[in-house]
Amino acid sequence: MLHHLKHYQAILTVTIIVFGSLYLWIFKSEISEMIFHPENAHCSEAHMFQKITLDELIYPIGQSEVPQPQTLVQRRTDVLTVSPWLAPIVWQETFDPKVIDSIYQPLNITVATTVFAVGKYIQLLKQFLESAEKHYMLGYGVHYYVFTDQMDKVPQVALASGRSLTVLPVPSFSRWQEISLRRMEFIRKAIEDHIRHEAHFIFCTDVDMVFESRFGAEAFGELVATIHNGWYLTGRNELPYERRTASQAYVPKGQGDFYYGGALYGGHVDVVHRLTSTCEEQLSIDKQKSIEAAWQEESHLNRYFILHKPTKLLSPEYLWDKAKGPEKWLRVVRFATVLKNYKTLRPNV
Ligand code: UD2
Repeated sequence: MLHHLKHYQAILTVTIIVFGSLYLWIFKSEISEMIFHPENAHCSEAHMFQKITLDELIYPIGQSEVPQPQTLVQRRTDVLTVSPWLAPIVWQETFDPKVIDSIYQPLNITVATTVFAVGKYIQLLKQFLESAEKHYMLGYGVHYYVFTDQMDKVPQVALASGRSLTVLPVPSFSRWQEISLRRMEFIRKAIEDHIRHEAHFIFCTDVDMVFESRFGAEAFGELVATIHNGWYLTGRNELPYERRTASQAYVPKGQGDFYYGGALYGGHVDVVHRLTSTCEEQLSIDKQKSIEAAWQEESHLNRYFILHKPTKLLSPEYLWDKAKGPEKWLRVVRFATVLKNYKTLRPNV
């Protein structure tokens, strides 16, 4: 009897192992897409900085006096400074710019920055670039990539040493939605053709924005998302995710963390390449089905960030709306939307 039992147990164990392995093998791509692997962040980080020696990453002791971090003292208690998956949320006073710059500045980092100025939005490019030259990534290499349908109207803005600008042509569009829908595709292509060989990090931004204070290396991360200024108090079921199941951007009720802005996201060039090519694929499937997500590429981006948790979050300091009044917890505005008249700027209403 005991002998038979052992025999059945052995058969059962073998069956479980065989079918379990088969299941994992068949569904491994879906499973790995759904699960965030923080350890991958380090693999990719090592890959990105493979040319940098360990010596260069050592903090230069004695060259700068900075306050010691206090283990039991939280500098900001009025805002969330870390996400549930342990990604830091960057706010004023959560970092020391001197410490950040002493680590990153010696590494000769170049930051690609993409911005679209199509149709009448070209008018907004000058103030965007001028404000960036005052506040954005000072002390780092910056390469702007301006996507426009009017190469001859790109303004001449004096760039500091180590900073350059490339103009990339895109077609004119008759609907503003089309521009948002196609940005992922253009950025993905620019990464393959240029950026991959020219920069370490990339930030993708809107043009109807101005930099108002320091926006620097504290924003570096493998996959960086920005908390949208319009929805930080909203419950997840009311967030403006795409709710139609037919769209690839669909987010079911009960899911979601923050609502992120399409006006600023970034990270390591190879990681953002993966993001843009995935969103481009999803947008294209929607297009074939004649579905346009509620907030165009922003909806797809939001779904992507639910499946692939950002490793760093920028607070609304980095995506503020000037039309909103001051807030007690908002100690600095770094990057803000300009007031604009959609009727006169957009090709369609
Ligand atoms: C929101 C998002 C934006 C995008 C859009 C999706 C924020 C603060 N903004 O902005 O990132 O996801 O919704 O619909 O999260 N553009 C042109 N020419 C045009 C129209 C647009 O160049 O005729 C470019 C330009 O860079 C502009 C960007 O596309 O800044 C987004 O367009 P928008 O600013 O009109 O969109 P908006 O304000 O609805």
